[in-house]
Amino acid sequence: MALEVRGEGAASCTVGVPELESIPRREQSSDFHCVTTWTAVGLRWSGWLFADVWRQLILPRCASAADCNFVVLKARDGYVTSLLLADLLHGDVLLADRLDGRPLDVAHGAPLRLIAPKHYGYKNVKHLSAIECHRARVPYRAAGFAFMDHPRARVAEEERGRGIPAVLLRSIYRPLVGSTIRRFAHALTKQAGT
Ligand SMILES: Nc1nc2c(c(=O)[nH]1)N[C@H]1C(S)=C(S)[C@@H](COP(=O)(O)O)O[C@H]1N2
Ligand SMILES: [Mo]
Repeated sequence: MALEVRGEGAASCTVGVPELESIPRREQSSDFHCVTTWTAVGLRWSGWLFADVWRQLILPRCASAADCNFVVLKARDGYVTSLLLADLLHGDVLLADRLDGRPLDVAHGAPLRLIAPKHYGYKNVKHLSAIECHRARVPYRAAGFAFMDHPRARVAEEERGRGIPAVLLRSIYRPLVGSTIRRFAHALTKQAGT
């Protein structure tokens, strides 16, 4: 299992998931805010600080990482989104493989997921498989509609979506919460049972 790092022109390189064990593990409790207005509080994640992985494993071997400012994040299920490298290097961003003392299950993003608590759930990519490095923002085809993918999606700034006021998105998303929570609860029950 590996994380692929590619960029503009330079050859891609990989970081094996087992190699992450060479970096000190980080535990972190944080709340998780889905843009559709539900929040899961006090989740105990365990994994590695993205900044440590970036500095110790990615920068030394991946030429494409050198001039990177903007990162497109890709997942095994075809999910795509992006974050500024500056946001990824924040001291609370993890590559997590454990949740609440158990190995992450597939429903919650195994084998490795991004946890960026200051950003809405949709930036917290599950089943992370590739990191694409760019000097500046590039267009990419996000999961879902373009309006759903704010470039930064900071919770504190209520950056829910792009080009549509947050207050309007709140009322559009609100009715979806019931079904999303049922899915979430179902996944948690399944995880508790495993
Ligand atoms: N690969 C992948 N990552 C993803 C998603 C997805 O569909 N695929 N959904 C996002 C959204 S919208 C949310 S709210 C969270 C949900 O995480 P959970 O399933 O662990 O509750 O994952 C995010 N990461
Ligand atoms: Mo979400």
